[in-house]
Amino acid sequence: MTDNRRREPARPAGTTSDVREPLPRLLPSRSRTGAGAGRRSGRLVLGAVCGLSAGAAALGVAELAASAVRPQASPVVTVGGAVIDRTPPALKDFAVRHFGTNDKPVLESGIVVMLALFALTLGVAALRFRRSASAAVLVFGVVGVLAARSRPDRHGLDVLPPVVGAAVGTAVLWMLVGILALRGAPPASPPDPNPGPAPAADPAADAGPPSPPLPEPRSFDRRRFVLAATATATASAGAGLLGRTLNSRHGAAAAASRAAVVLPRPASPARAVPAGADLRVPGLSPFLTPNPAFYRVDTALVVPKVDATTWRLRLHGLGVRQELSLSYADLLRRDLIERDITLTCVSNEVGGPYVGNARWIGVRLADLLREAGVQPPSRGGPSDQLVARSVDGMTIGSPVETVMDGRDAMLAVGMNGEPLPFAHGFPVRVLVPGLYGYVSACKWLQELELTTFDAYDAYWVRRRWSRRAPIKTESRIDTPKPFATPKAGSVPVAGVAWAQHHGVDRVEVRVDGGAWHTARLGAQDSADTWRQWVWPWQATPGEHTLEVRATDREGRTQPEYRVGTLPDGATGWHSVVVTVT
Ligand SMILES: Nc1nc2c(c(=O)[nH]1)N[C@H]1C(S)=C(S)[C@@H](COP(=O)(O)O)O[C@H]1N2
Ligand SMILES: [Mo]
Repeated sequence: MTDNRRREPARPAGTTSDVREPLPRLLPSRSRTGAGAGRRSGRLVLGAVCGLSAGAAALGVAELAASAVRPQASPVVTVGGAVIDRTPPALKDFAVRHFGTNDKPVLESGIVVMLALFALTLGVAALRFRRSASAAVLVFGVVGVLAARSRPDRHGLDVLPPVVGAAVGTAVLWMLVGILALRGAPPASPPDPNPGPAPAADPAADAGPPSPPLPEPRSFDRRRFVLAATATATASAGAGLLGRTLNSRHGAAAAASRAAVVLPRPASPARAVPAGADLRVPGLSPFLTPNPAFYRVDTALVVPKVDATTWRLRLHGLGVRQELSLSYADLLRRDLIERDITLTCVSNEVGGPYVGNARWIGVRLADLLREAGVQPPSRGGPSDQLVARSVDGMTIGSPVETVMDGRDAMLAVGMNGEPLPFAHGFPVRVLVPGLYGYVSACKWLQELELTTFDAYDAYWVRRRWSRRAPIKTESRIDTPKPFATPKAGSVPVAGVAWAQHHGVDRVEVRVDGGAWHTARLGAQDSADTWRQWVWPWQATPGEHTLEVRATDREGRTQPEYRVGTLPDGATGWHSVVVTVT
């Protein structure tokens, strides 16, 4: 198949002499002399149109096929997921930092742009190497199949969309390029000097004559080409849109199951947030983060939509005396606890946004473990790691000792008064106060397995993040914002500080490297929640640098020393530069 490519590798785009020009002139009325450049660019455009049409057809059909399988089977999603899994930690960190929650759309657009570029190139190449280039489209099918097979949550039918898409793409490219060669030409398929599967290592093939390029007609059937290209484009767009629409309906049963949830009153309600917890300073993060504003960090390109009525949780593994299998209704029937817990992402840079505080309702995780007969290592239990597995194949490992040490580790079902939003793990997620999300907060939970840290590395640990990662004591200035221009006089400097499970003891602020001033703290809700703080600054005109540091109740002061987020969370003081007018 690649025989002619091997012999004429250099310039498929037609920069060889006009004598060998394989394709019709786009502007037949022009005289041959002096029209070379025009013809060449005309040919490039035609090739690009063929390639892009084939690419669009492949994607559109694949999208439609995915809607028959499941939204996650879309090749853009599987390839994107495979890219995420293989992204080096530093690059992933860069993406999260620079694109934030937009990193997923950026990745998906990137994949589509790459595909378009390849399609365009293949289209141009197909003008000269019709067979090889058309067949090369199949390579994308192979890439799609490999990506689908590499996903941790793969389903057998996930390979269907890339296979069908690639087949259609190949056919469309072959057909469109064929039209370009139709009229006024010798037979469209010239005799093949080297029929059948090409013996790749045949030295005679190298010496042999080039396979004839596509015949040179006087003029191709433009009407026919335009019609075919337009029909292809319309059909692809239609298939793609239909696929997307069907995909978006995919979660209907899950949405209905979520809408039907009535969260029971917790047996152990949270105490009311103390009156002084929210300092109500303009520009300061609210004490409880509303669900739509709560940060989201995960690897899911398509948010899993799980039907709570069919969901089950399995608890098993090393040291489990009694395996458990629980339905969502089973969980709701149990005694529920309600707690305010501040969740933080290890990828949160100093001053970053990946921290939020919510009121959660759930089942005490330690109770479930005890029911299953699990003992913490300190009591001689054989397992020291609890691995949570999600429906999308994420694995998150937490220390059994920490989960069972009396803190409010829970399987959460509710967030700020409603069932978990899909993006935050509906129907059930894990929360362990004091641990970064990547070692505790598994969303879309479906399995809990007891094992050891020696025996098993979870997803992020395989990507160079630490096995154990308690949240570091940190503080952030929320107001004034960087490069703000407040008026001279009294300016409230305010923000949040967190030291989950220990509690924040003190927050200090300084200006231009001067003396530290103790900020006023909002009332403490619990040791697992953040605290607001405010310091009234008598601001004088000019440029000033504000810095903040927190001290927790263990006496640990946030260090000035800056380290990055890898492997177990950033350190350093948050600083903000403002110009007082
Ligand atoms: N299934 C699944 N759960 C996951 C993740 C993920 O990628 N997949 N990311 C974890 C990380 S790194 C964090 S910080 C928290 C974030 O939870 P949130 O998106 O509800 O804020 O979820 C955790 N749980
Ligand atoms: Mo995270």
